[in-house]
Amino acid sequence: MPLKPIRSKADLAINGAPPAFDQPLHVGRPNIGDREAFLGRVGRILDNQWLTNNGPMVQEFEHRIAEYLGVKHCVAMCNGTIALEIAIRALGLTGEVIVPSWTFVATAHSLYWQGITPVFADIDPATHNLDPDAVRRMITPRTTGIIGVHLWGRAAPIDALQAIADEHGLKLMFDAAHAFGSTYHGQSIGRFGKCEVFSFHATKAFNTFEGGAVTTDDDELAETMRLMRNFGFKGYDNVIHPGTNGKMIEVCAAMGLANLDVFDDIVAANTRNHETYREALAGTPGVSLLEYAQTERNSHHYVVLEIDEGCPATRDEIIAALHAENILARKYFWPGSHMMQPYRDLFPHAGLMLGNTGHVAECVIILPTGTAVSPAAVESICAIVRTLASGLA
Ligand code: T4K
Repeated sequence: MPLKPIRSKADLAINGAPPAFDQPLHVGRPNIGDREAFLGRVGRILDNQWLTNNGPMVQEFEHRIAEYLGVKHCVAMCNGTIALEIAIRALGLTGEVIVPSWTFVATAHSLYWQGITPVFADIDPATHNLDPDAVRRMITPRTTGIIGVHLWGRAAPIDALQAIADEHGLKLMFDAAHAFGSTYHGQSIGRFGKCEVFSFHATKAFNTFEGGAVTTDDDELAETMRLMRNFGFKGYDNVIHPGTNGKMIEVCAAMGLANLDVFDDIVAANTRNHETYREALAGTPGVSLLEYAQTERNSHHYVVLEIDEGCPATRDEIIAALHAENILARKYFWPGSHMMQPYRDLFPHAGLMLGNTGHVAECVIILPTGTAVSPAAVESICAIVRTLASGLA
């Protein structure tokens, strides 16, 4: 469908015009790499009759990911949430663990699910990542660890968090669900803290359908997590550790291997789209695009807009207008984990310490990108946002 010209508010779907897109434009439309390469691998899996449990595809996947990230161990898992749970348990975290509220709720849930209290610390509004001073304020005698999140693929303030962890004898790990392919001071995310946890969910820049991994340079930790993801089995009939079923299946590893070969193309498409968004929205009143440091790598998988009082339309009005155009923009991670259950009931006053989180949650819009979104589509989305922000009748 040719993209409709947007000259004034009369051209908007909320005002009765046809929508800009006849099919929904999702945030998180999966990147599908080389179909032939993937299907060829699936054929080999069927020939092998080895479908799961540390099969050859998973072993190759772990080897390739560890090599790509420059880390000693990659322990592949069935998804990022189970990977978080296993990493938390393998590190022996108990009591209270400090996390941001401004993240996908899985970060907090993976603690709560195993009887650990997530304690929410506020963020730096400029980066959306944990504010180290806020982390310090939340430490109590029950605190055993900190989980930093590299939100939107931007590294958390790793050095400052490590210094706090060292000073207070806490364990530091990272939720790197957004940060595959990102760097911190030029070094790949994947080997900071005690370990880092990736998600390879379908909606991520790099996906394995469902999947996740923990990466670490620590041999003993990696060995413990390998046991834990397979019920604690060490060989037939020999269970030597408590465990669960966290295994990645062969088909997921095959998807990962096929996608790894085209990951640079995915990043290039995202970077091109991000650049188009930046240029097309420059100077739009009350609308700013969250920028990432040019000196670091970032998959640019998340296009984050912030709407402030200078914009004549509210954030929610813009979202509603975009949805009418079939552009399914999101409010990730509104209203913040502390406002979701069970945390909302458990910690009704948490928001008092989370001023920046509350503010950011009210102003973000996440826009579609990825290989399924063309620069022309981005231009069209931006024309709609500009029109909404123009104050024209
Ligand atoms: N930590 C952080 C910081 C995370 O962001 C996440 C996951 C995790 C931990 C946990 O990792 P996993 O256990 O998930 O591996 C999504 C994803 O479910 C979640 O993986 C992701 N973060 C989060 C940011 O976003 P939803 O509820 O928005 O996803 P969903 O499935 O509704 O998909 C969003 C849109 O994408 C859909 O409306 C349509 C489109 N879509 C989705 C799928 C699955 C497709 O077009 N095709 C698809 O196959 O949470």
